Amino acid sequence: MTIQFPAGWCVAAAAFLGGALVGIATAAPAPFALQGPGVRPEDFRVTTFASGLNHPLGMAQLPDGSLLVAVSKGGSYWNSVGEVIRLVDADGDGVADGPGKVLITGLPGGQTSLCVGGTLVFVTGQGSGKPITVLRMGSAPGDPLTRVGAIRLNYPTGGWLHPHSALALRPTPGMPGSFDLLFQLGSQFNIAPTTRNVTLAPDGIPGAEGTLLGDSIYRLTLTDGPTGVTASRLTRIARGLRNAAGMAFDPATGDLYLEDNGIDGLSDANEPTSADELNRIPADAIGGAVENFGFPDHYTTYRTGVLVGGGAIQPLIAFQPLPDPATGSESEGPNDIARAPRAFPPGLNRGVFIGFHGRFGSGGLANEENPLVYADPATGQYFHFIGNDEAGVGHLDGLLATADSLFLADLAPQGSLGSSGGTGVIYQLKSLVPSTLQFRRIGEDLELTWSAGVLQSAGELPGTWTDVSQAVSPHRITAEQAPRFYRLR
Ligand SMILES: [Ca+2]
Ligand SMILES: [Ca+2]
Ligand SMILES: [Ca+2]
Ligand SMILES: [Ca+2]
Repeated sequence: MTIQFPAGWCVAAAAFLGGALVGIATAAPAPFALQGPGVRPEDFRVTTFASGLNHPLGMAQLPDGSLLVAVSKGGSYWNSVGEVIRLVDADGDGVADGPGKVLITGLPGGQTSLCVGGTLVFVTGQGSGKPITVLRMGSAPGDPLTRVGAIRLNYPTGGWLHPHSALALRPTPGMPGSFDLLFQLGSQFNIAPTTRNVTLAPDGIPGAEGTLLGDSIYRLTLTDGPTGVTASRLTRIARGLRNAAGMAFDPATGDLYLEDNGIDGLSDANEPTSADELNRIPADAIGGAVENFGFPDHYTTYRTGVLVGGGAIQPLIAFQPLPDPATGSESEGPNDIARAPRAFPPGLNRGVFIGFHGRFGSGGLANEENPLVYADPATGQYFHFIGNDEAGVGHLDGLLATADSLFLADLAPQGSLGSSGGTGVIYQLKSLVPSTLQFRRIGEDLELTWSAGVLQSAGELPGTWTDVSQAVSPHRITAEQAPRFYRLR
């Protein structure tokens, strides 16, 4: 039997997650508190979903609710073998039911990102010798993955400060069976325009070729056709980006959220020149004119907020220490980004979460710049949802938003990536808030509204309830539609 996976969005495709069972988690409690204005910790069930992992980073959810996780097996992240494992939580207690099954091994070490589209899985490491590998699922979610091919990025000699590492994926608009794979190629230097090119070369994926400019995000369209996987339409999406190390499509609007990594300090690298950023490309502008986000000439100065240059596209948010930019708690080095789960409580379900890596090889209190930030693009407000002063947090670099949960992967809780094999942890933050479904008539139509949760519908009251794909409040039901029942889960 072939399981037909729905069209995938990187990173979360939680469309058919069954009703979760209530259970009591038995694993060690998560070593952090949830904080911030209006945040009620009792609105969440926080569990240690899996521990003892080898450098977990990229995550995606399969339609059966299980997680695929890219891991890097080895004592050191830098000298490791890439694998994809599958974690199952069949009883829904927030704790994976076992250590995870290896679905493929022998991938390049230092895996950084993973996306699922249809029956394809895309993984990548960071930089030279670590291509974007294309894998295919078996007929069941637990079957081994097979290698289809790879998309190679060949770097010139001389080093490249911010090579590729991040992926984002969406179904290609108007092209069923195709997916737009986005990847970044950051800057060659700390504070100067990139001067050299990278060559994109196919390895079993015809059409994956071209010349790449730095300071950019690129799109490649992958089509899974009768002759196999082919690539086309290599397109520069954005420029003026020092390192967009995290990208996420908003499943509701199709907008692309991306960050940019601020310019390191010229005398002290840990005291940046410019602030890290949150940026957005509206859905209908992706792939049109190449958006310019300003690096290296236009930026917001760290701490003082002074605008340098002042041209190009200004960020939605330039992150400063809180509450006082001069003396406050820092957040530096954004890695992954995730659209907030829709079932999260009001005040936490419209924005994005961003994991800040902070100091390169430090964790806990020695890393004073590694919070998990919640940011609301609509208001420009942001705060530390998980703070800096957590002794057990290293680098919350991997984020996955599902309908009701945020999964956080701590790459190396003790901070160092040199002897961190087997110490990685994934946490699950599941929303517990109830929500009421309300409706009003608008002419012949009906408008449904709700503050949290996932809208489901069924043809008959005792019938099969399924999520209404991508539905957000308010949701309009037209008079022409066949009668259906609605509820929240
Ligand atoms: Ca379990
Ligand atoms: Ca700092
Ligand atoms: Ca910028
Ligand atoms: Ca810290």
